[in-house]
Amino acid sequence: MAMTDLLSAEDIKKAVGAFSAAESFNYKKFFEMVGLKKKSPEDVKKVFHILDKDQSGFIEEEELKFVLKGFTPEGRDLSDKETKALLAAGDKDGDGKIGADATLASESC
Ligand SMILES: [Ca+2]
Repeated sequence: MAMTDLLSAEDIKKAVGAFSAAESFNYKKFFEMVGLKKKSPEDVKKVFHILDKDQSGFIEEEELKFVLKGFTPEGRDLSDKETKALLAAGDKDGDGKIGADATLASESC
């Protein structure tokens, strides 16, 4: 399954483009722009599994760094600072990775 099977390629392009400047990444706005907030929990999980490159069941720091590339090959790498901020937002139990149940796209965070 490809990201564009779940989300609109046009939306992805716009969202990735909106955060092309260094240190500008805002995950809440990004997930909103790609349309993830309107998706069902099942679809959000599918997106999660695409981003979980090694299928470990978690998105680790190394995978988060390239999270934008998971949406489109044109995506930039996140800086260490952006990666850590994203990890802190999604890592509810502090184990240094984001589990499939932590829905970053949800309003709760
Ligand atoms: Ca992983």
